[in-house]
Amino acid sequence: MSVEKTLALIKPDAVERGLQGEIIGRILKKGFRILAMKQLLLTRHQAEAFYREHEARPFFSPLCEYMTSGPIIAFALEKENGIADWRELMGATNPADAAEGTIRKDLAVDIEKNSVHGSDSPESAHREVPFFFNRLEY
Ligand code: IDP
Ligand code: MG
Repeated sequence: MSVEKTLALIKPDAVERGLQGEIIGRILKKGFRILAMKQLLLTRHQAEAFYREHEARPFFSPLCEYMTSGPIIAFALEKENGIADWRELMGATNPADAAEGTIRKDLAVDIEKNSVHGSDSPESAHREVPFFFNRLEY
């Protein structure tokens, strides 16, 4: 295992419900270092670029609508085995399938409004961290 950087997002549904502190607490308790963190509102163009891998999926347009519906918080996280460990802490995409004690099981609304994002591979992390942060920030 090696030390990995990964991108985490707190999505609009969780920011709107004031769950920032709860989620950041879980991130720190799990042993992640927060290298960088910021709140922002994505434009439609930025949301479409970020989720371009899902362009052909039926949920793409509503997903981009939702992701621009309010502020999000982006994090560059670092930890040994960080990519998989953050995915594990998040839980499955559909909160109905997520394991007990995961963020999505405990906090998410539904399969779309599932409160958090995490890079799913080293390749994704290498694309997604610089999507949100410049080289001076992490
Ligand atoms: P992930 O966030 O667990 O990596 P992905 O398959 O990459 O899941 O999907 C990206 C996001 O698109 C999900 O987090 C969720 O917000 C949304 N999404 C995925 N599948 C569906 C679906 O079947 N219906 C509605 N929204 C979906
Ligand atoms: Mg994904």
